[in-house]
Amino acid sequence: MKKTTLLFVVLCALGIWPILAQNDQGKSKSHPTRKADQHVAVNANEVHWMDAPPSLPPGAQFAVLAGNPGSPGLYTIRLKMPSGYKIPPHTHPTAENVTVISGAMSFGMGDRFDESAGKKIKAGGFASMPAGMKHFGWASGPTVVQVHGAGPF
Ligand SMILES: [Cu+2]
Repeated sequence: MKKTTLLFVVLCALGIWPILAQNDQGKSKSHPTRKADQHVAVNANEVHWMDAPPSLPPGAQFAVLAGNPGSPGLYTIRLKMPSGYKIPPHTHPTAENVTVISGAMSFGMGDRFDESAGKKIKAGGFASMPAGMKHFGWASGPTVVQVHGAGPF
């Protein structure tokens, strides 16, 4: 009976260890990426938010849901912005696909930030900016958007 109990404990430990190790990687604060083949199932209140990278104006937070936007391969990230947050004209080397999760975000095309040239997209709406196209945007009210595409972004 004791041998059976010991075997059970060892097998459980071997089976559980990889799961524990994987969870530990997902909690890393210094390296906010997830392997492309990693299973992800998170509710909105479980998303791990961090300060947005310095390439964005200060005040926003972002989260990596899947993949690594800085590397080749598919990625999905979210951006949380305060009301009135503005993103100046910029381009990306790959297409940017944006789904508005909450709030509203306006998008415009061109070299100059021009609120009269934007279209307001509400929660549930979608926008896609082709690779290399200059675009800009701003948030109306506290806003969360999800961005997906192919890295490097
Ligand atoms: Cu962009």
